[in-house]
Amino acid sequence: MCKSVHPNRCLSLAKMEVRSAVSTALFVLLTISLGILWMCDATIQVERPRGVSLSNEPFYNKGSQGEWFTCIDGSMKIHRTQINDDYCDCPDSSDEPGTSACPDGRFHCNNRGYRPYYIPSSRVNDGICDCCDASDEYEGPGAGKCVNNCKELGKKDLEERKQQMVLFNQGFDIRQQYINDGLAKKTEREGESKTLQAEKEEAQRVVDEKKKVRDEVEGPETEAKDKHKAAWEAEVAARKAAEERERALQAFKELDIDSDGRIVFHELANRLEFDTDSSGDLNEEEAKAVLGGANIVEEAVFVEQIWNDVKEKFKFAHELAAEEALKQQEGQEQQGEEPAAFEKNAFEEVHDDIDEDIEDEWAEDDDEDEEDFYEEEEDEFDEDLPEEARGVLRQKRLDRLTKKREMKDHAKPSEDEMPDYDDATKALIAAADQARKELEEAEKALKNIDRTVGDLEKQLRVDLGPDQAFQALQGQCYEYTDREYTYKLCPFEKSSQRSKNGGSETSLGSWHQWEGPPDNKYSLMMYTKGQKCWNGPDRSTRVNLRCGVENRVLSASEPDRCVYQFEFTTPALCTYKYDLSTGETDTHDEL
Ligand code: MAN
Repeated sequence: MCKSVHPNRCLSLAKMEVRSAVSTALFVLLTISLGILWMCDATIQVERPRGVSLSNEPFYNKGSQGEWFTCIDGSMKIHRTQINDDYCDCPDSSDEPGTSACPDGRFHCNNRGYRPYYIPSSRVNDGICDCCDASDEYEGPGAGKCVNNCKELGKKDLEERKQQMVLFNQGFDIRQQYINDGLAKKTEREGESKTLQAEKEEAQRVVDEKKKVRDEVEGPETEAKDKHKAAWEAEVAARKAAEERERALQAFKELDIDSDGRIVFHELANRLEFDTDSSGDLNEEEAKAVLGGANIVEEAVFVEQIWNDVKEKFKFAHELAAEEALKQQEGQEQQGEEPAAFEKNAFEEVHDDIDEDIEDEWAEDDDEDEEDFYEEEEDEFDEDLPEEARGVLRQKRLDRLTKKREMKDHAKPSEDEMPDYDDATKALIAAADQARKELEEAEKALKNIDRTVGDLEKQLRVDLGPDQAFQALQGQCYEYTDREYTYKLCPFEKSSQRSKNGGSETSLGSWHQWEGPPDNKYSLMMYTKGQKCWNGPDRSTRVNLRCGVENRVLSASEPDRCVYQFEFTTPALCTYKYDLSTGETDTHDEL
């Protein structure tokens, strides 16, 4: 701490900060004592050499040693006349407390009426006033110039101390209010917690009951649904079997070329779908294989024994005709020409890709009117194309849409869809739906209560001080902005940082615990496990707290990379009240 009163050296009295309530109390007592000393101007006058403090006076006392003086470090004995003779004798400089003879001596400014302090002895008689009582300038140019202004300083200092005490007292009063509110809040939360516990039990009971009801009604529902389904499946199976039998009879008719009620192997000669060796015709062996090894097969045997094995390969005449027609159409399309004026080029290929993307989007949204949609997209993509090219692209798109629509129509649900449930089953389903809905609602209500209980318990678990004074800070956030960042402290929750240039918030830690020393536990908060620092630790924040009339982040710094430190004032730490006339504390809350 700077102790010079010279204008070129700092005067830090105003800036002096009392780091803790305990040290403040001591300091105030000291100041008050000084004030009293100043007021009475009755310091005990003890004869001591110049530059010696009251506490060092015994070393210089003639008393036992008579004419001799022992250097304070005991290293040597010199004659008393050598004290302050402007010649440095003692290795510890103690023989020259009042001159600048020793290189690292210390001169004690008594500063009666203000506070005493040491200055380096090199400043003695250097023409600059260092001690407020002017005692350092007793010879040379400073001797006439320096005046004793300790009384004024002492007065000012006392005034400042008093103001500080007034503020501390205000903080103390606020703290009392915090305590009242905090304790009331705790009681309220505990009461709420009890009520919620009871509500939770009731909600759990309702859930159990609804579950039971659901289980009861779901049994008959499942049974009726299964029955309905089984009956439907049996019906479908029977219908399919009849259809298959019909197909088999049709196939038999087609294969029995001479309609004599029998298929003879040579009647299969043109059935190239059975040409397993792809020789271009059906030899006897292949034909017999179709007939299950026989030469002749009658209708009943074909329908019941052969059809199942051949039906995958067999093709009806109308199927063959359709295949043929398709082949021809494809052949024609391949020979067809692109419009002469607009040949497919890389540009069009890009458009094809875009079209596919558009179609994918369209496929995801059935409600979209495809043609309008296409037109909008087309305008956007084809802006720079010649009209002719736009026409070609438009036509291609419409063709593709048409195909797509056809495919969609074909994909319509088949007639094999299960029919509606009968009324009795429908009633069972409705009852089960209702039971499920009621259970779902009951579970939701229980979950909500659970969440509230969880939040409340979390709040109750936080250590808000034995008297709950810190409750006032819970749920609040305080900001501090420096040149680069805005820092935010939400006590008992988190600490964060946001660049003034924008961007997202960086977590500087979540509430961890109080980490002050045992006798002042609530003077330090720790926030840990913040966002990981690149190539470094998880970010964390230390918050130093001290008494102040308001809750405020005074400063934020980053002493080590990604390790942050905030200074925070709060009335919650104003644990003393001062008697302004004596400077004594009249309340002392042990933390
Ligand atoms: C960001 C900020 C800084 C921190 C660096 C570390 O810029 O969180 O506070 O020092 O990251 O990379």
